[in-house]
Amino acid sequence: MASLTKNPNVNKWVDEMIALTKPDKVVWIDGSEEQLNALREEACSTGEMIKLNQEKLPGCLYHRTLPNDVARVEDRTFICTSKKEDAGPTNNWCDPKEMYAKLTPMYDGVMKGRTMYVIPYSMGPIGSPLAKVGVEVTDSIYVVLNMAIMTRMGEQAFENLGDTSNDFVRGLHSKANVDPENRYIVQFPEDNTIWSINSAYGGNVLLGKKCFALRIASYQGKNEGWMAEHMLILGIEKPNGEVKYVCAAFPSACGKTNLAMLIPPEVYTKKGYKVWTVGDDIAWLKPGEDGRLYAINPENGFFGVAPGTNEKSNYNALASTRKNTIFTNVAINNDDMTVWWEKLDNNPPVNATEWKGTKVNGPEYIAAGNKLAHPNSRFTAPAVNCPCISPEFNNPKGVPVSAIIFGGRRAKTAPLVYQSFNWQHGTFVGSIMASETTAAAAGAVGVVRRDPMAMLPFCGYNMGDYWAHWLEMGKVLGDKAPKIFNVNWFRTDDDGNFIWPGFGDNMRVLDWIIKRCEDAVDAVETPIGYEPKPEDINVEGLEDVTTETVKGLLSVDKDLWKEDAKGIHEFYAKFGDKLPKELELELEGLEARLG
Ligand code: GTP
Ligand code: SPV
Ligand code: MN
Repeated sequence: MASLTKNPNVNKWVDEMIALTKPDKVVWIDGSEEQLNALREEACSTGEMIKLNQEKLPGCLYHRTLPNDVARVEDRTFICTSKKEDAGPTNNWCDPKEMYAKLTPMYDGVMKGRTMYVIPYSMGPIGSPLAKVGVEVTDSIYVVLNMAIMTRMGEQAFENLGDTSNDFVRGLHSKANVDPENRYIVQFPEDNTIWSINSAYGGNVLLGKKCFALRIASYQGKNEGWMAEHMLILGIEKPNGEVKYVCAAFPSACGKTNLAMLIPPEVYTKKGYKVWTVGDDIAWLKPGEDGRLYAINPENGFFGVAPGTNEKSNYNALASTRKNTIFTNVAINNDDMTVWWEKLDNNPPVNATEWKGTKVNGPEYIAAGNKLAHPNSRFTAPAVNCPCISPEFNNPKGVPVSAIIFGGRRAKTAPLVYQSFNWQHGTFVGSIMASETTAAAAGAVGVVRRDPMAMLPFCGYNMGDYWAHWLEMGKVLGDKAPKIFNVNWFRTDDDGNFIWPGFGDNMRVLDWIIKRCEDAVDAVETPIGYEPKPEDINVEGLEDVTTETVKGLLSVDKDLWKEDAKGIHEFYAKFGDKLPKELELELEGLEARLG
């Protein structure tokens, strides 16, 4: 099939990829419904995808991955820069030449007997000065169909690139034999190149997402004066109609999609508050003409965690998945070909197929201690489906950011919310983030690890240089910089239950944050930052949470923090002279204040 672009750089690279992988057939993805429909039919006829109930879930498809291939694989993810120190101590590194030499034989002829799909896509609204183009070649229809939801895909992306530009990210993906022993997710930031092999799952293969929009883009942002962050973007509309935007960075499976789509509690909705979703996972941030920081969501859909999503916890996410959605590794209800996952409702299907593909009696299977859906099962839903999608979603300029929020899963140490003293201290607060690991990545779950800015698995260069870039951006933004906060929805009581109700009630914390940005409420200075007066967190309408509870949630255990400070010293030590002096000073300041 003939190329869809005259751009010689694209055509030369695609030719090289064809020569390497030797597909039987090459299909350029134009993005038309006609072409996508044919691919859907083909995938369903081979069993790669399963058609769900088209009356109840129109346009929805189901896909199951191999049990060895259900999450990102951080130990097989590499940043290949010519100098090792440019990847830094938190990334796996390999010399680019060595890595190309190792992977080239694995790709040689890997698409024999298969079709190569050439996917042009834009990260960011077409025509936005903040958007960037990528081209992914893949042997997976599942990838094409997901990219169609997650990005602005097809010919429009080539139009945006133009006929001569060389500024596009080259993504090579082959599922190969889905062999976990030879699985590699490799970024070559200096070459604008990503090579992914032997996986067919989410963040490993939808190369526009974590590989490009975070790992490659963070490196580009450092060189070009902007930032790529693992952040949701939401707008809070106040009763007077004014909308304030905030970005929040939480590690994988720690609540970004939920916060991005929250429905405020009644005390707020009846006054006229509303929340608008701009993005749920990634933000690209750049100073605008007025000197403020502007954010776009480079994605066009949501690749969200299914378990835990229900009418009450996240109505808007659930509504987003009722049409034109792909479900991966959830359970099927065979009675009506609909989908089910843990906590969707209290009625697991009796006639179920669990995520690995075995028919089971749902309630009995669960009673025996099993899960019907994989904990990292996902939905891929178009952003346009979201009932609260922001009217600014496609605004090429992005939205102005008033506050940046960091957060993680901490059972004890971190309080419900605190504000940093200033941008430099806020950068410190982001750099010392720690969180319990989740099912979004392969490996143990529930282990506390340092995850600076929720970027540990996604920073495409030395984290020390990344912090320096944050500090630099603060200088550029000056007094127009967003205020920086930290939140923790996950404090537990002695029985391990979450104390804070979370979800929609997180609005109560956002309310305080917005008021702080407007200088409309006081705060208490503590050793770690500014905290709310407990009575300034609105608890009206909450059953089990009183101002007394909030007081507990805001308590700072100095001994725990002193312990934590030791861990931060150890973590910082890894960065040697790449650690910005400013952060070292902030750590000393924290320790002095703790006494
Ligand atoms: P990625 O897509 O992996 O980046 O995850 P995410 O950060 O978007 O996380 P998501 O919103 O999908 O939430 C992950 C899990 O955390 C789900 O099981 C949610 O039910 C749970 N969760 C989200 N928000 C809250 C909250 O405020 N409180 C509690 N207790 N759980 C929450
Ligand atoms: C995450 O793990 O942060 C995700 C899912 O958003 S994935 O696309 O697999 O990275
Ligand atoms: Mn994520």
